[in-house]
Amino acid sequence: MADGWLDTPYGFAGKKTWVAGARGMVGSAVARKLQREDLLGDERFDLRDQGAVREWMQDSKPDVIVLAAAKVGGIKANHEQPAGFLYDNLMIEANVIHAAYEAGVEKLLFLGSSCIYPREAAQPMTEDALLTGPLEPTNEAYAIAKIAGLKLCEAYRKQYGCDFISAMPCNLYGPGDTFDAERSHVIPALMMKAHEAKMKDADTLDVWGSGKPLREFLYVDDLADALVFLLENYSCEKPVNVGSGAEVSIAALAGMIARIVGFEGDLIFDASQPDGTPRKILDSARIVKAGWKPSTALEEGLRQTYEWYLGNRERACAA
Ligand code: GFB
Repeated sequence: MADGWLDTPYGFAGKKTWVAGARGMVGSAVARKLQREDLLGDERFDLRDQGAVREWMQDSKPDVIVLAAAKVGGIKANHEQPAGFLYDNLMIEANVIHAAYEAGVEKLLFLGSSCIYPREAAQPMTEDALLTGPLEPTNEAYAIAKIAGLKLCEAYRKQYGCDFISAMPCNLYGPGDTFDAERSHVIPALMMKAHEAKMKDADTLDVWGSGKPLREFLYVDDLADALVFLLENYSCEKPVNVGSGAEVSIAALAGMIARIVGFEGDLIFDASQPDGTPRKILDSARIVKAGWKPSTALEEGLRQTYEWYLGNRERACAA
């Protein structure tokens, strides 16, 4: 087993699998990918409630868990609600990971985020950049919760021998995302704003910040593919980066979204809003070398996401 990659894949077909957070964007993509009879139904209780999580775990006895449940949001929501992002995520992770250990779960995959790496980390960021410098202030609370989650997996592996692993994806997007002008991430926010501007025949579209930050986006179905690949092929305390390898500026992204939506007005950059991290691209060499690669180009993924948004506006905006 080199660098955590298994010589013999973990055969989890036929294992009882729980996707925690199956109603969210990532969880629903994983459930779509697995489409198995032994997938446990999505939980209808509060994952921050330790007693409820323990009861569910003891009753359902999953063999495999994908821990995709989290409180997520864009730059503004993260910046304005640090307590919510820290508390909710710490509680979800601690409850699920500890109960999984108690229930003897065979394999658990925890989902982190590229914001766990220092703001000034060398780019592209390798897994070794973890805890080598200060975090980006706009999402420090969320990042600290995610670092705690991966450290929990590492600790339960060390102390109890649990096969708990972590994946660190770049910025994600796709069907099932939350579309909200204030709270959501840049892609759903701009898509929704561009759509509404087009409907109202508005002349301008408001884009936050300078437009200069660079981001790496991965289509959620490609992430789901990577997660199943990791469950089958990886077993090690070191997290694994999962990115598309493609970088785009926010200005170029906004132009692309406007084109796809059919908004023909001007983009106005609002400098009163934060840029956040200037550049955030993962070095995903380890998983690529092991045999996974993304298959959805940004333009194609954006088109599919817009199509989903048009067909699911009520759900997309209420999420
Ligand atoms: O997607 P986003 O909110 O997340 O913003 P982060 C990315 C960039 O897009 C920032 C700009 O530079 C924003 O200023 N942007 C432009 C917009 N227009 C908009 C808009 O209308 N809405 C939004 N939301 N952004 C998040 C973290 O950081 O990344 C989370 O807050 C998480 O913790 C996530 O890690 C993946 O990439 O800046």
